[in-house]
Amino acid sequence: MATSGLPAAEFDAEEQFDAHHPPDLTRDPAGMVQFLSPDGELKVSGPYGGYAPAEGELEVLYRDMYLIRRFDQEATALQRQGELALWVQLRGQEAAQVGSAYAMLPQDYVFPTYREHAVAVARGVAPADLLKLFRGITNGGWNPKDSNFHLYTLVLAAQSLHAVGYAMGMQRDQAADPALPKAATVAYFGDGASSEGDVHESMVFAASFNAPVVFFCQNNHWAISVPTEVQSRVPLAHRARGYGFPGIRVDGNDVLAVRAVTRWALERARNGGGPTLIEAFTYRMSAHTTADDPTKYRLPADEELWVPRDPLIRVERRLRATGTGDDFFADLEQEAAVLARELRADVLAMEAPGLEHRFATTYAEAHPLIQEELQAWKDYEAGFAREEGLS
Ligand SMILES: Cc1ncc(C[n+]2csc(CCOP(=O)(O)OP(=O)(O)O)c2C)c(N)n1
Repeated sequence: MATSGLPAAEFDAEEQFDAHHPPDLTRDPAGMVQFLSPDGELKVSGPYGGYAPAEGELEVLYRDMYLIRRFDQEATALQRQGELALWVQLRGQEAAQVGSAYAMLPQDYVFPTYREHAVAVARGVAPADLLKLFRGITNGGWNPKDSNFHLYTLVLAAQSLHAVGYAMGMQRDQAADPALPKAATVAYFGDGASSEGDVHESMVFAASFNAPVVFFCQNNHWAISVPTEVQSRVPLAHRARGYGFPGIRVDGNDVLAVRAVTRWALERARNGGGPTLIEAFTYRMSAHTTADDPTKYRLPADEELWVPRDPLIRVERRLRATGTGDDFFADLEQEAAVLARELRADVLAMEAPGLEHRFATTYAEAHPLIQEELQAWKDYEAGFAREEGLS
């Protein structure tokens, strides 16, 4: 071990520092849980093996990943045609999202960032409702109580605090009424958000109160143009150790491994074991958003490295090798075409609410200043009507 002058720690911090400085996280993701290799070879083993879904479920998981990819493609096209103000693409992250969503129970509660479209749909949010925010006609688009899936958060990492607070509430509700179903929260955030103070505060609180929360970090390698290795000297999962709870690095492009690891962590949380950090090692194959141009900051060679690791390709290989026939894939293509067509029709039919709606929904109850502003706006509008009447 190099003598860096760092104080001796209980764990091998210096060793980790040496081993991962500078870390090369794109090529050699060491110590990662993986069941399904990029070639479609299945090897279920290790401590999470018992949490692997039955093989028959693979078609269901593939279907969700396929449909959400088509949804993402259509939303991107709608944005390019001026029908959405912005779109946040998820291509490449389908397995991380579908796998983790399928690990949850209905009573669990999700606090997403702004890219968790597959989780949203798996929780029951209607695909078109997801686009209302991006069309700019609402700040929300769905009722979180219907799906236990909170509204999107555009302020990076803020939702991690909400998740821990909510989890602490669940813990107290459960203690007061043991008949309630055991539940946990999941906080999604990205590698970039993991550099924000909010995430660190949440983790300290989660550990201190043994909160039933799973921190699900999708390490897609880029915080817009800032690569992960600039932000962390160790794999992100290792950070959990500093807070005193487990950190697991899973192949985020392997839907089976993600589901298993998340099931393990959620079960542990619901049973009083406390928080877990999951680092889903994945890659954002598209731009950060439709307003971004990744050719300005990343190399085509690095992007190409991830093509063979595509989360859908490996599942398709496995399905074909185990007897899923062409009919299944052809039917799915049809289903995706219908989804895209309906999505487009729904978006084009969406109408923006009138400005009066804004005044009515800014505060929960009537507010004198808002009422005053509303009256001023109405007078202003009435002025135009009078002018038109004169001409
Ligand atoms: C508090 C805060 N700071 C900065 C931003 C601007 N911002 C939006 S997205 C982003 C990068 C986020 O990267 P990451 O957390 O890795 O998530 P990803 O978008 O890659 O899924 C930044 C810096 C913001 N939205 N909120």
